[in-house]
Amino acid sequence: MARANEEVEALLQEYADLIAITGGDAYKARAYEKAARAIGGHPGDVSTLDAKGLLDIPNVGRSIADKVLEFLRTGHVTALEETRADIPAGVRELITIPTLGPKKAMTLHEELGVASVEELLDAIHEERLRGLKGFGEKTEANILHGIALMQHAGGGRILLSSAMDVADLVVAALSAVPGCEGCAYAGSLRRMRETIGDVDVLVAAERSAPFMEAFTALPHTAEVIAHGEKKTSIRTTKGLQVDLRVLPPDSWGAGLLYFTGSKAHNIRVREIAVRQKLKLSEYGLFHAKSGKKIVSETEEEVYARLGLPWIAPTLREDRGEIAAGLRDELPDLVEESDIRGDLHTHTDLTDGLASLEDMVTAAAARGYAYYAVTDHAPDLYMQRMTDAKMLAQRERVRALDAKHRRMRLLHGTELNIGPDGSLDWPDEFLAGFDLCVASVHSHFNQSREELTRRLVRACENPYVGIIGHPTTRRIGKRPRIDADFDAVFAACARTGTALEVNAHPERLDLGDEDILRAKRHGVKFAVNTDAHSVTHLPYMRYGVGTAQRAWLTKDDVINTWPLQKLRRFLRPRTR
Ligand code: DGT
Ligand code: CA
Ligand code: CA
Ligand code: ZN
Repeated sequence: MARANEEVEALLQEYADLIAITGGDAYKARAYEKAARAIGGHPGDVSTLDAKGLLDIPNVGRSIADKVLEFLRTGHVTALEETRADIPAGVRELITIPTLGPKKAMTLHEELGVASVEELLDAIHEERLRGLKGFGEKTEANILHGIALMQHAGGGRILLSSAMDVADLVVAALSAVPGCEGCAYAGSLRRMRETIGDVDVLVAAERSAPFMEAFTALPHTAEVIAHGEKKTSIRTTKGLQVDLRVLPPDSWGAGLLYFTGSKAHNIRVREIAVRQKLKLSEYGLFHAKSGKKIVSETEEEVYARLGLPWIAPTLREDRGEIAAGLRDELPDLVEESDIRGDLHTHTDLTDGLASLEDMVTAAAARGYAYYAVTDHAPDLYMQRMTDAKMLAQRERVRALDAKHRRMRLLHGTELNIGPDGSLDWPDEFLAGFDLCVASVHSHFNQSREELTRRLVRACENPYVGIIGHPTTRRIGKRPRIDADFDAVFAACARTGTALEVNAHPERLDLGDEDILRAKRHGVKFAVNTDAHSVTHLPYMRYGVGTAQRAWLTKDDVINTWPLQKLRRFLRPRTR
């Protein structure tokens, strides 16, 4: 995403929160929130737009456009700064606690004088929230959990996509420096972990100085933490640490292997080296006794000399990949290029930001063979879906389908799994869709039994093909629901219902460990972006990375299959 879009999105969202916290017009707060999302999801760089261009973005009106222009011109928004000044910094901090909305933050401030996270913790422990209207014991537990999540995030780990954006920029900039013989990111990012501690970038070059200079001079560098010949570390304006290491070109393979990790994987690989009387370091593979170098130029060579095939970075977590490699039984992992279509996407008919036509055009540009439009169903009230709207969309989808030669369009919906496991529409209406995704969007705090029964009932509906974002977690923001997922996975296997691997970097749901467990039950998966704008379609890479971390192959992933086979899988059965 363009950096300006992201900054404007954050500013407008903050303004919306501040309006809410000061008891301002709720309608106005919502308008700013909508505009924030629209700009965040806008495919072009907003810093290149004039007033007219801004007004063309949905949900951006005159006064919002003026504020955006002011920000782009001056770097600040007067109205926002005035509102900020009205509110103690600690109270502003309160609204950043996930699970605590602006309204509750304001109550805490007004009723109890709470003006910081610290004071809020004290108030909870002194049971002072107990007397407040709207604050039950459950709310307390949620707030505590939210603070833990926030402090965990503050403990330094950031979303995979945020780290990837920075790494892509750094790699592009350093690759352009004369003398660069190789440049790549390594570490947890190359392994596609769901959160990233710091970004590790490697360069192969004879001389390191020009790269270290270029690195510290990058526009998003806020602070140089350490500046050395072999390694330089910076912190970006957003607080993310990036380490750059420059390696001699002939030790590229050994260095890439070492700095990709994981540490646990490296230890296993070194054990094999030691057994063969060899020594492995970031500089190469050596004879232990003579110290003579054997190989170091590529990862393949290093692995091969140890009797191993090349192991994909996403597998390098010491989850049995070494043993499988020694037996030559590594899985043939699913790749992004294997994905033939996206099966969970939205348009502006509900809460998506782009029109059906724009989403479909962007999907076709990705070379998909099929693409499903799955807007929200009526039980998510704020989306105001009706039967008539859905049927009218179907007509548009069918017409568009006829216009595309290479890509088939499926008309689907994302159903809401109600508190009792029921769905938005009766079976007769569901039968009209090519595909139904069913997801939990409310009542996250039911008992474990209720949540389990609810998900199992959804699987048992013959028209439900995929369970969307099954745990409903939002990384760093919302915990997973407490269901017996082994029971849910078993139900999916029994009913032939696929589980989603939601590729949105804030969800990655299911995550790798759940996928591994589900696969043991014999479940199939669908890797989907849940795109709400054209800029979300490329999130597919994060979903595929997560699937790889769980050892999935093409056979496991229904949206790598040819359309006919997919349709057979989705066909309603008597389950
Ligand atoms: P992160 O940054 O917490 O998300 O995780 P990583 O895996 O990127 O960890 P990081 O940045 O500390 O180190 C990058 C890689 O370098 C790590 O995956 C393995 C390697 N490495 C770093 N320190 C050591 C070490 O003391 N021993 C071994 N065997 N490998 C190390
Ligand atoms: Ca790292
Ligand atoms: Ca590091
Ligand atoms: Zn959803």
